[in-house]
Amino acid sequence: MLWRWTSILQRHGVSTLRIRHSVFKVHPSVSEALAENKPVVALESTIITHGMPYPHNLNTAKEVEAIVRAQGSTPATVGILNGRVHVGLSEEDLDFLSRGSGLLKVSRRDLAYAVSKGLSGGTTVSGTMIAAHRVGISVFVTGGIGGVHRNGESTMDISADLTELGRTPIAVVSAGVKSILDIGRTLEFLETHGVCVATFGRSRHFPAFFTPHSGFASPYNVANSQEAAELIDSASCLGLQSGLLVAVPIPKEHAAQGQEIEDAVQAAMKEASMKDIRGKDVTPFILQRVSELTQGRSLQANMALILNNAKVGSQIACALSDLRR
Ligand code: PSU
Ligand code: MN
Repeated sequence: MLWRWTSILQRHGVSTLRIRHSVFKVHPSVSEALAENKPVVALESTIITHGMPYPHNLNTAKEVEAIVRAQGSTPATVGILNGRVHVGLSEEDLDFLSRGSGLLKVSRRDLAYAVSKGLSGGTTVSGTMIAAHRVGISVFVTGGIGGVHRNGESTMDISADLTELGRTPIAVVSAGVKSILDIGRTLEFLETHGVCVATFGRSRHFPAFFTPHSGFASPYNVANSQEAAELIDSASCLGLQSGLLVAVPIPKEHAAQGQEIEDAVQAAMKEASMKDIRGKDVTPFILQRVSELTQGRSLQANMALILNNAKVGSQIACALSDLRR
């Protein structure tokens, strides 16, 4: 039988080599959990390669995975190593990505190029969503997602994270959207692309990462992980094929630092525009400058937020797995 398929494929110009050698490499812990319908949480890696300096990036990545495990789910950090999309990374893989220089920042646009050239890099929210959905993961945790940049109405700098949320059915748990972005337009764009946005808990506000209030109302709420799981399951039953955004407000004990960080964000944005930083370099530049201007305090808050999101996301994945049993 195999020879027949092989010859049909070859006649149509499809290389059988490519089919045998999958570009996806799923870690055994992840494939076992998925096979048994156990909860799995996907994690991105641009935060490791472009979002934080070494060794904070490595420590955070390990702590996030530990929290996901402690709350009952299997972590699946996604990254590209030598042209293969890894879903679930070993300690050595994590170490490589966190120390590596010259690594790519991989969104949907960059995936095929990275694979074809055998390159390595961190996957953004959009790149991670694609890989995670491909292997059957329903919940994905990150810090903050990309959005419509300020002046995006003229620069058209709109993160591919938003269009990905419109086309890939996976729930993204984040602390909302950073105020380096135009939050109002980001929410409008998500609405246009059919992305259901819900704040986790009882607040009516959409959170702005370092602060619990962005000045914009959240379209919906999910009171707890059970309600979040019901929302995800309903989207799946409807066959919507679009994503969901669960926005977790910053915990009270960290929110005090919010205003100082906001001021640094404003200063960093001015610098970015003066230095004519563009495209995929904008977000990493601003994150690094804000960290310098706040003497590392934004980095501390950033780490605390991701850990909190990881806890919530893992609980949601557990509730979803119970619901589907
Ligand atoms: N926002 C953050 N930290 C990050 C990112 C965004 O607060 O590390 C990263 C995420 O990986 C996100 C990506 O998917 O930046 C968005 O980049 P861009 O704006 O170029 O689409
Ligand atoms: Mn951009």
